[in-house]
Amino acid sequence: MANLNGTTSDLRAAFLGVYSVLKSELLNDPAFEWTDGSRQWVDRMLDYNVPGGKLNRGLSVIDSYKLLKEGKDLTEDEIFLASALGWCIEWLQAYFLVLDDIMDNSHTRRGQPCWFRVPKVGMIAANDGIILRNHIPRILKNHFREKPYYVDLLDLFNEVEFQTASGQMIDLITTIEGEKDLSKYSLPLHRRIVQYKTAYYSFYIPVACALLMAGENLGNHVKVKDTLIDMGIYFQVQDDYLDCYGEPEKIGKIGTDIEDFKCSWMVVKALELCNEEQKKILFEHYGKENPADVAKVKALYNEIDLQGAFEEFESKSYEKLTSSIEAHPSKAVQAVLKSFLGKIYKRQK
Ligand code: GPP
Ligand code: MG
Ligand code: MG
Ligand code: MG
Repeated sequence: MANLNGTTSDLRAAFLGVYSVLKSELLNDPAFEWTDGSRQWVDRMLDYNVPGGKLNRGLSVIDSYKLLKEGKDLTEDEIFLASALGWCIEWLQAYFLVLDDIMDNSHTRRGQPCWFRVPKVGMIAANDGIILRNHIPRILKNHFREKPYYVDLLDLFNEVEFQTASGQMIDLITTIEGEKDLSKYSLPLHRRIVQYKTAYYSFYIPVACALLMAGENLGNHVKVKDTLIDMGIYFQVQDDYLDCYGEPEKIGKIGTDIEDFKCSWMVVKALELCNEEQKKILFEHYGKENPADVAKVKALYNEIDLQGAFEEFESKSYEKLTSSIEAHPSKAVQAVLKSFLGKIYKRQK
């Protein structure tokens, strides 16, 4: 039976089973002389950081592959391989989140303290991020070395990592202490940041993995990529909205964008809607740690009905994405894209 996300419960169970197989291979990697202590550390670090999210990115690889095969039943081998690629994306996400939480000085993630805040972890988390990143090519080598698309997979993960790190760089350098100036924030800058820091690794890579497994050449699917990037931008605008208005119990994290002086969609849109007096308030209180300053910014967001502006953005994006999906010639590709959009439209977590 398909659940709300479109993944059958059987496929979900198979996907979860593959995590244990991959973890056990990594914990017995012959390239390292393991001790009990080191094996226990990696075991706990993986369980804490890899499987606890929504798993949307990982499950999307199997869903997309199945749709590309036009609903034909997948073989056990195909399910295993699509799941392994899905887990590589979850590993990539874990690597990014462990480091992003240090950089953003965040508190919680997926309903628990950020990994670097766990007692005795601290900055060991930075090296754990490097370990997580290095697990990906090891998983790929173990299971895809003989495949004709092996080189393309390695190249895909490398390209997407570079794009994400570059997006993260512009996300961070706009907030440099002593250079905080809201007048440099604009929708085009926001779009550049979120396209690179989020869209490639959250939306493009799962479909690209499924396409490679199905024997496709990624160069023939540029239009699919463009639609996925637009979806990723919409997804990060939702993330920016939820940072301020989401319920921490649902989203599993406490927002820090106002304190961090982030070029969030919220502040960019606020700058557009504010009169001169309101702008002064924003310039004075945005990007400060003090809860009283944060409260001033949030009160202003309420005053200008930023929630209403977001809802308008949300329905307009849905319409635009739907018509861009319907312009794709292949019904199978349309189904992949529609399933993605269905998963995120009006999400609350
Ligand atoms: C999301 O930004 C972007 C990432 C998690 C990519 C990080 C990239 C690195 C190279 C470390 P965010 O800070 O808004 O996410 P969240 O709200 O989940 O903290
Ligand atoms: Mg963050
Ligand atoms: Mg961040
Ligand atoms: Mg965020």
